[in-house]
Amino acid sequence: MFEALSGRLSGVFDGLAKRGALSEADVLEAMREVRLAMLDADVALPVVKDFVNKVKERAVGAEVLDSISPGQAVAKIVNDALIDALGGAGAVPLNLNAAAPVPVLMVGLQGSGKTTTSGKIALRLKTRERKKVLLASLDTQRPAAQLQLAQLAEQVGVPSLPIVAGQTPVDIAHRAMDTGRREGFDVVILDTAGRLSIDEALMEEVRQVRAATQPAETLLVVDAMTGQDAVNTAKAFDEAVGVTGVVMTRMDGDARGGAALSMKAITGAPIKLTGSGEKLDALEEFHPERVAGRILGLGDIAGLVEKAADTLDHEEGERLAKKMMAGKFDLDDYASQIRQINKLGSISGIMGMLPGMGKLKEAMGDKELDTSILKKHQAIISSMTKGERKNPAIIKASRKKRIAAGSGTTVQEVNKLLKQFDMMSDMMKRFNKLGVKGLMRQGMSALMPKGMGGGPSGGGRPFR
Ligand SMILES: Nc1nc2c(ncn2[C@@H]2O[C@H](COP(=O)(O)OP(=O)(O)O)[C@@H](O)[C@H]2O)c(=O)[nH]1
Ligand SMILES: [Mg+2]
Repeated sequence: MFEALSGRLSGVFDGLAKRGALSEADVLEAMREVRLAMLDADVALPVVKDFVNKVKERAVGAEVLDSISPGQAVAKIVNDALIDALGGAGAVPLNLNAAAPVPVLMVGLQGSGKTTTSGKIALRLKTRERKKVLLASLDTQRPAAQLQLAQLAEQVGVPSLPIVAGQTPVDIAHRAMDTGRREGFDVVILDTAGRLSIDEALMEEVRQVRAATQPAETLLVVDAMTGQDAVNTAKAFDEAVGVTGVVMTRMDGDARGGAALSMKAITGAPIKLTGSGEKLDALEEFHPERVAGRILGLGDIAGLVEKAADTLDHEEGERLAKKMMAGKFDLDDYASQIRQINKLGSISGIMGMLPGMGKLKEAMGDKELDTSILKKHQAIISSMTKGERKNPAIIKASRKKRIAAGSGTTVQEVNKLLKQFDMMSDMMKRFNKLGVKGLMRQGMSALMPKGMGGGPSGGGRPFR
């Protein structure tokens, strides 16, 4: 998501930054490129116009053009405008300020991810906020829908409302709220049926359920991959039933990102959460300032750290970090690192969050990075003896043959791993020299061997 837009915008600002002095014409030319990049990313036309006008107004002033680094000053203005378009700084939390049980109503088209997201939200509220959550499916359209939610609930480890055949969505909603009250639930998530497209019957059903339950949140679930349609859907739902927040799913896909950038301006409803996968923990808060940073190639270190904190084994992480610092990182540690990376999920997702890595990722092609290589590395390492893992230098030809045979790989693949490990060790030495501050200043690209990191402009340019 956002890759193409990000690539083009960072191109524009890299160009500006190199110039030194800027004229008004330079800024206008850059804004023409920004405009095209946004339109190509499927951002709604009125949003693009407004965006470009706002930036122009602020950027052609004397303070900007005469400032010491006008390129950066313009980029900062664009950064701020992006944050505005995405909904303003700071994530908008779910509103659960109502008497328990708090009803949360999930609406949206069929296949947008309502049921999955219901399960994800239940998991989040249960684990992070220790809430007692009840899941209830009001989907009487498809016979298997209520069962699907019941199964999800079981995976999450929260109760779901027992299925009673023949009830209408409003009947089920009443029963869910009664059960919620009687059994002391904090939150009741009401998962509604979707339709293939917006129709009056769907809207009427949603209106009735709303009237019956007075939800604290009416969350609209939209699929980011549908681009402009997601925004149109949101507009229609908001006008027909009122929406208090948007959950944008399939952020893990290669959607161009225009929907996220247009949503707030067109519908007035903030994006509160995003889904980035089918797994139940693939739900994130939407932080406009971090997303803007990712779009401009500044990386989302805060998001990455949060994600890592949620998934990684801390003691193991600390042990590895200490060994890295001491220059004692060996192949056993590398294998452990692979296990941790696998836990974090998609490699390209992680790379997108690192400043400067967007370009590296681009250079490697659009495709999801091949994680089978990590599995191969794991196999190769597990075919080594303890001594070999501690001291890879002793691995010569005959050992390589044995390791390749043992791991079902080839000598070339063993060589590749060893070479990569050498590169990693080299990176770690650089890391030690730079220190954390230097790394923050220069971005991850400082760690990359020359020619891979996209040069100095690929790093986390400081904006403030
Ligand atoms: N890749 C990806 N798939 C998702 C995401 N959210 C939901 N899905 C998948 O989309 C499909 C439809 O989801 P579902 O929750 O049944 O949609 P509903 O009809 O709106 O209830 C399922 O296969 C989900 O696993 C997401 O954020 N990313
Ligand atoms: Mg469903």
